[in-house]
Amino acid sequence: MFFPAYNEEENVERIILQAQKVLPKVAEEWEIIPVNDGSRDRTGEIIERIAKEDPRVRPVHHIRNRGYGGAVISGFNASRFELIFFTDGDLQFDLHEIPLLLQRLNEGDLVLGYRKSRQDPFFRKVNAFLWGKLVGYLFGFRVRDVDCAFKIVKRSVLDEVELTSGGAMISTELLAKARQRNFRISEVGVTHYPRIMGSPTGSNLSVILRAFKELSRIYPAMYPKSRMSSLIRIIPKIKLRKSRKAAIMDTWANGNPPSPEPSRREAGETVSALTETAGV
Ligand SMILES: Nc1nc2c(ncn2[C@@H]2O[C@H](COP(=O)(O)OP(=O)(O)OP(=O)(O)O)[C@@H](O)[C@H]2O)c(=O)[nH]1
Ligand SMILES: [Mg+2]
Repeated sequence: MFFPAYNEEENVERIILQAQKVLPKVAEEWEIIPVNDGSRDRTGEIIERIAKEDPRVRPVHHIRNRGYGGAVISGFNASRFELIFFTDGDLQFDLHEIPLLLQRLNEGDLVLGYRKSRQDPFFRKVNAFLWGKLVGYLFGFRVRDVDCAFKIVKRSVLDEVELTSGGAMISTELLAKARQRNFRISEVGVTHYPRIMGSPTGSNLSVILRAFKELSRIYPAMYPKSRMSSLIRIIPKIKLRKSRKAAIMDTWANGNPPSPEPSRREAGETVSALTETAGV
């Protein structure tokens, strides 16, 4: 099992303790891989302390933050067993429900949890619904909850699928490439809990923009001949124009006239500065 953890000092010890309790009940051989994604708090230190006491805890540390997808890719790369389970490091799922996934292994090469009752604000549910419809239409898969962080993936899938997304697009990329290679997908309902500790980052604007940017790279690479590809390639340009429009509206709302259009270079710098500070 692996889980990404970015500034999760309040959660990381508890999730490892829970995994140490649950995994011996469901597997003969197991390992826990916490992927510390360049956390700036005590996440890395806590993981190292636990790993010294238990050799089945094998941490991966990123020196710099790479983003959710980067952390998931590191987790897959470090995993050594046939079945790879992953979840989030913020305790929004219950590891005691892993057997629900295991029961479906004969039906799927990937077994996906879906959140029966998602504990997120309304606008996040709307975002997720629209994103799910969009990528389901584009890549031709039908799943109930693309981004649910409670999944088992068989090694045979990872042997054939190359993952490249650094951000939140990673789950979509995994499902799209698995579907393209005709792997079977099974789904099962799981319980979702609100995030109690730590800071939510999943709905940051920069996370969403990065997902669209990665979509505009991955879809045309997978389907170069599709007519949709030429349309999707222009997504990053729309994004820049929209952010400019939002900036203008903000300025007017504050009672000031808009400043002149920034140069291309300045606009690019703002976007990368935003990405860097948000750490996604
Ligand atoms: N967002 C984000 N999460 C990261 C990153 N690296 C690792 N993670 C971990 O990925 C998991 C998912 O991130 P969350 O912030 O919980 O995202 P979410 O569950 O969609 O939504 P919230 O919990 O409401 O923010 C957590 O365990 C994070 O610690 C990163 O750079 N950005
Ligand atoms: Mg979360």
